[in-house]
Amino acid sequence: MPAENDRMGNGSVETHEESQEEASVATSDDHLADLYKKMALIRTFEEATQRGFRQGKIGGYLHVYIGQEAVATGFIDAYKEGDKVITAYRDHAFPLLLGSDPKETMAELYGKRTGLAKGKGGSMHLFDIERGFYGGWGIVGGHVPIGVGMGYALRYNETDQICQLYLGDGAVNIGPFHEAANLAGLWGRDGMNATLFIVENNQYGMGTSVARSTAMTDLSAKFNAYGIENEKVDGMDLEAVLECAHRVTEQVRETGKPYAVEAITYRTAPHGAADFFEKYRTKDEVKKWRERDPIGLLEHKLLERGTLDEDRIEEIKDEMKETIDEVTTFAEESEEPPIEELYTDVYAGEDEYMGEEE
Ligand SMILES: Cc1ncc(C[n+]2csc(CCOP(=O)(O)OP(=O)(O)O)c2C)c(N)n1
Ligand SMILES: [Mg+2]
Repeated sequence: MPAENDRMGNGSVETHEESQEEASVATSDDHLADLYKKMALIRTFEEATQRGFRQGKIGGYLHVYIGQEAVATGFIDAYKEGDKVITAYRDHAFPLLLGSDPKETMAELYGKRTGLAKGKGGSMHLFDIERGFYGGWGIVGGHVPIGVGMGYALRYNETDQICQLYLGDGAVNIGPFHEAANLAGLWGRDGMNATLFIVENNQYGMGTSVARSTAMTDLSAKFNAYGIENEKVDGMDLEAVLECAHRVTEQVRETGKPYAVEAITYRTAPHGAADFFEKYRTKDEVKKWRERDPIGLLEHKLLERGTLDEDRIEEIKDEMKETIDEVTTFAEESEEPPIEELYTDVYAGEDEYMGEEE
């Protein structure tokens, strides 16, 4: 076996000191204020999608990320060009954070030809390969083997890139998760699986609480069974997520061994657009979690530290509203895909794969 570092295409493995330096940049107050804006953009975007769905302008289905913003915002802060990101159907925040055009993202939800997937994917199937975003998948746990496969391919192709693989608490009870985690752990022994599992434990899989769906509610500990190192993080606290994300991302990059983080979070919005009554939880419970809303928490910290004042926060909220109004108008006014496109993009072309041409 060649030494671990020989597998790195560019041989650039950062030292512990360098990665610590990076972590402190990641949490500087200016940077936090920037990330606050990103989270506000996601929230405003999501609220607009809820309105669009209620008005019958967005078809199919809709799962918003409200309450969970700090998780993807923190982890994608550690993203480097060439990394891959894959998630399930609660996917709107990901392209927004990876730099996709919010107009194209919204247009996809509206089923318009200007959308990220030419209007043929919709809310659950956002894709932006150029920015490393590999979807947007509707079958619970179905994307987990794909993510682990990418984590393998990245090492096979001798890169130091990683795959951020997001999954829900419901998905860890699904067969493909266990098969994929087993292989990730096995390949990882040889430094051949750069998968960072990020389990978003938002307490529910649709209408079923974690405690009602598994006898072993310690979700990160499930990875012990597959030899995958793991930890938990407070997914409502952006600063905690950032610290964890930068540290473990560097570890996966450096070692080629998978790692798992269980982000403890909460979806304050209903599961999806057809979850009208939320009978599976109490209003008090939702209220309690709202008090730790990730955007509110960060806002409070930035106000206390004097990084932002009330006026600037109001300004940011107005800016976001204005941006999202433009985004929505673009989506509404775009054209639908033409009928001739019905059978195009069904199968991948010969040149559309991850590896380099021989
Ligand atoms: C294999 C499969 N079974 C059932 C469903 C129906 N379903 C859609 S979402 C969901 C809950 C999944 O919960 P979780 O993984 O925690 O994700 P969250 O919705 O909380 O983000 C279920 C069971 C599905 N899409 N796929
Ligand atoms: Mg869940």
